[in-house]
Amino acid sequence: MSKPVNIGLIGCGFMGRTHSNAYRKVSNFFTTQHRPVLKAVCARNKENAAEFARSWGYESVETDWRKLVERKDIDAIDICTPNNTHSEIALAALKAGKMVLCEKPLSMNAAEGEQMARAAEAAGVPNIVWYNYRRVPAVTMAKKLIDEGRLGRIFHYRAVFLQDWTINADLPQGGTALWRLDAAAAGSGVTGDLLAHCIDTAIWLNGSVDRVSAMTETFVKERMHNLTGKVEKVGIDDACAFLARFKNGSLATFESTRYARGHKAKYFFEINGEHASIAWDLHDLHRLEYFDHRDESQLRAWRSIHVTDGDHPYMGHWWVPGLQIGYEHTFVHQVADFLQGLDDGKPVAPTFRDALETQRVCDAVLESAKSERWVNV
Ligand code: SOE
Repeated sequence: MSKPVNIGLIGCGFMGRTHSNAYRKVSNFFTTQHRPVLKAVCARNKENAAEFARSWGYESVETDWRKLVERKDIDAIDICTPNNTHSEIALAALKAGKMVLCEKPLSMNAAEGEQMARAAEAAGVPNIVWYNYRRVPAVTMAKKLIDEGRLGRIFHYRAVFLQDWTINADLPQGGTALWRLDAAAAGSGVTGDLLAHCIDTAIWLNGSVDRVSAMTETFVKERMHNLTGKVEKVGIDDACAFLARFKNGSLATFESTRYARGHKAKYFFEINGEHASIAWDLHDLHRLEYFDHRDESQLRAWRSIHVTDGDHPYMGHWWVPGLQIGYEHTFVHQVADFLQGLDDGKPVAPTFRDALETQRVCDAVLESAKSERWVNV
C-alpha cells in the first residue's frame, strides 16, 4: 500500500522548481511504497507562492515558514532558500519532528553544519542534502567502477566547475535572483556554490580530504546591492583554486570560477589510478570516459561509455537503451533513493553528517586562501 509523504517546500526559485519536478515525476518511474504528496509551498510573497503552487500542483500556500514547519499535515520540509536560512529552518523543522531535505551547501560554515547534523541525529529523522550530481547515472557508475577496484591505487583527482555569468561588473548583488553574489546570504562564492559539488563528489568517489592549499580572487570588488540600493563591497570569492591531499595518498587539484568566458556550467572531473582512469563532463553527462591499461595493447584506448543501457545505474527506470536523460533526472533519482530509504528504514547519503564533511573542506579552503598556508581539514 502506498504511504504518502507530505512535502512542505520552502522557496520558489530555481531549486524549488527542480525539486518539485522531481516529486511530481518520481512515482511514474520508480516503485516505492512511500510517495511524495505536494502538500504546501512557502514563500514570503503570496502571489509568487500561489503561482508556484498552481504551476506545480501544491495543495496549499504559506508565507511564513514557521507556520509550515508547525503544520501537523506536513511530514518533510524541503529547504530551497538561500544558504543563510538553512540552519534556522532545519533546526526548527527537526525540532518539530519533520524529515528534512536541504539544498546544498548544508550551511554557511562547518560550525553551523555540525549543529544541524547533531540536531538531525538527535531527532532521529531522515535527512538528506541535495548534492544532485552524485546521481547522474555516469557518475554513479564511476563510483561502482572505483568500488570494484578497477582503477587500483588512486594517484590523481582533478575537478573543475566553470561558469561565466558574473563577468559583467554592472550585475548587482543580493536579492531574490542574485543572493549567490551576496556573502551575507551565500556565505561564500564559488567555494560553497560550485566547489561544494566537486568536493561532495570527490569525497564520495575518493574518500576524505586531508589538507588543502587554496587561492581565491574577487575580480569585481564592488557591486550595487539590490537590498540597500547602494554600491557595496563584494564579499564572495569569484574564483577559487586549490590543491588537496586525500587521506588515500592521492593528489588533487580543484578549480572553480564564474569568470571562465564561454563556460556556462562545465563540471568536469578525472581520476587517474594505477590500472585505469575515468573522466566525466557535465556537458556530456550521459558519457563516462574510461581507459584501462589492462586492455589488450593493440586495442587499448579511452572508451566513451554511453551510460544509457538498462543495466547502467538508474537507467532501467527510464526509456529504452540508448535514449538519454538529463540534469533534472538527477533530482528524481535523489527523491527515489530517499523514498526507498524510507521503505527500508535506512539513511540515504548524503545525510547532514556526510555533507558536513564537504563543509569542513570548504572552510579549510577559505581559511587557506586567507592565510596563504596549507590547512588541515
Ligand atoms: C549556480 O549558478 C548554480 O545554479 C548552482 O547553485 C547549482 O548548485 C549548480 O548545480 C549549477 O549552478
